[in-house]
Amino acid sequence: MHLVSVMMLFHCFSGKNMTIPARVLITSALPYINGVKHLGNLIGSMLPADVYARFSRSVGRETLFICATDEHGTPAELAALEAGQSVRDYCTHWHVIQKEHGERFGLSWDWFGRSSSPQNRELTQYFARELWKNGYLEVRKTRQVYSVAEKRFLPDRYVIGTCPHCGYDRARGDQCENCTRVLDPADLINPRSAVSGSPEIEIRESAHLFLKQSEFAERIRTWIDSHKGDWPNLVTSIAEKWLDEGLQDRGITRDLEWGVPVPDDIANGELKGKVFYVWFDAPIEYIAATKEWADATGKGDLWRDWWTERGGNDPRAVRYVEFMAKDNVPFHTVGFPCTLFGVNETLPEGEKWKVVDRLKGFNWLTYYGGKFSTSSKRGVFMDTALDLLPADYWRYYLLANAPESADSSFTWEHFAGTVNKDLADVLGNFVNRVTKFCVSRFDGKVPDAIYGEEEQALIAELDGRITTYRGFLEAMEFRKALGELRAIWVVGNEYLTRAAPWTHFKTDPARAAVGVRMGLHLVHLFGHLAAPIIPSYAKVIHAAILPAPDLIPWPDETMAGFLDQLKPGHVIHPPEVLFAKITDEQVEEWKTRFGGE
Ligand code: B3M
Ligand code: ZN
Repeated sequence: MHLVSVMMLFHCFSGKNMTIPARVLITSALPYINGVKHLGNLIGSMLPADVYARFSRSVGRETLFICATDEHGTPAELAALEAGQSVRDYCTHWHVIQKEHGERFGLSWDWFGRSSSPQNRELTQYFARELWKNGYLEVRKTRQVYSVAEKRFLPDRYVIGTCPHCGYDRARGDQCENCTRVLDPADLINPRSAVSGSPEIEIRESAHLFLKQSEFAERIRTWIDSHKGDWPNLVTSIAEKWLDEGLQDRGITRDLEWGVPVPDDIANGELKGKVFYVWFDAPIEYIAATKEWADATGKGDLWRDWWTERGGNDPRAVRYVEFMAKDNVPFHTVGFPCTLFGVNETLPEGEKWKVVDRLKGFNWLTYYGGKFSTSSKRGVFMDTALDLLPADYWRYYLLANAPESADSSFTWEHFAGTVNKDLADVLGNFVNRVTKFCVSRFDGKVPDAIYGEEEQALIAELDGRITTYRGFLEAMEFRKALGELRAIWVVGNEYLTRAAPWTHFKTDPARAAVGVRMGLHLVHLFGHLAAPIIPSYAKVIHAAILPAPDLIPWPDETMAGFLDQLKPGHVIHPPEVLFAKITDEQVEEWKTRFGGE
């Protein structure tokens, strides 16, 4: 092996609280299968995960970025019924569409799998068997709502009736939307099926597997405590709330047809015909999708390497990072870890399953302060967004306003303002202005010039700012990272205004050459720095100066070197106007079309 790559392998990057291994595994919460995802879904997990994956690759870490569609559960069954398709066909249809939307948004998944895959069936059954062997599963009799007309059990929320507390006549069996009281379906007055409206429903007894989460309370608390400080407060406080309320044992099977079947060798076949609860198999799909990836790409058993807990000094050690919206946090800080801890108990060191190292959670993106709604088509969805504007416009806006410390609100006015100011005026204008001027006055060639004090000061400032920007990306503080990136663009603009090559050109061409030389190098730099955020435009910007590699690396060298590397006489290629401004008329039109205020 080449010496440099050996060094890369053992090289560790130091972060705030831990050493970061040179291998990074990234998962984004799995989008549920039923339909097109909206911008809130995108910024709540998939997009920030992509930025972190792109950043990790750019700094030379071996990176695996995994996602999949979450396909089991009642909502998929019912949506398929409504669409007149088999649930399998329905899921295949939407999996293809969601994959295509993600790719068009530049989501650089190494694999986009399916929770209905054979790999997930096998692994889900394996985890359940191990939990059963280790004594963490128990069969309990439960009382479930059964619809005689539909010949099926109904999950609580698919039973509706009159709320005994407030009289609301469309209260769901799990909770009344009107008075927010938590309900049991048996509490409802005049209960009926929300699916067919049939009142022919009865309570039947049904046996289910329960995961004894209560036995993990202490282990989970110690583990969460150990991450206070390096996980967002949002995440640890949600986990603590669940712990403080007392961990409940949880039913992990359902009376449905669509799902991973409970194997006969658990509980002597008593649960024959039942399937695992969607939230039991969905997180296991993170692992199974990694196996899907390995199977599809001939990597054999290598998938296990990504999922095996190892000491920090082991070159195979992995840093595992999860991205998700806040409503998914309990399942990832309690549910899934209980599964892993319970199975790990009887596994030797070096074979234990990896638990998450960093968990990044998000608040909600709202649409004019209210909910994005798939059912009432309120807000902007991934397909329609791309019909309006290129992906990078959305990526930039969403990341700059990521709902990190609080919810954030999408409005067309705010979106247009951000795009017009940051992308068109600050970044686009800079690139277009410098490169065009170089063509008109310097024959499209990088001029020779020696930097003076002004340039040295700029170089020093940029060294500092790039370190700060990198630190924010490393810490997954996306809003702050984008604020710093924008500040870097502004510093470039201010420099150019001071250098004013257009003014000096007639009287002092040598002085103008200094400004143009630095300006062209800054364009190149912006191509590198923007690559994780707006990957397509970053390539175009980079290509104005030098052919863009597929993977644009992080500019690791000092700015004194980076900003003086182009040979005098090197020919540049100015791009067309990069970012078109959004007009007031467009804002009005889109508000009417998508519902605003
Ligand atoms: N499918 C997200 C949701 O639909 C859920 C995430 C699963 S992650 C394992 O709310
Ligand atoms: Zn470059």
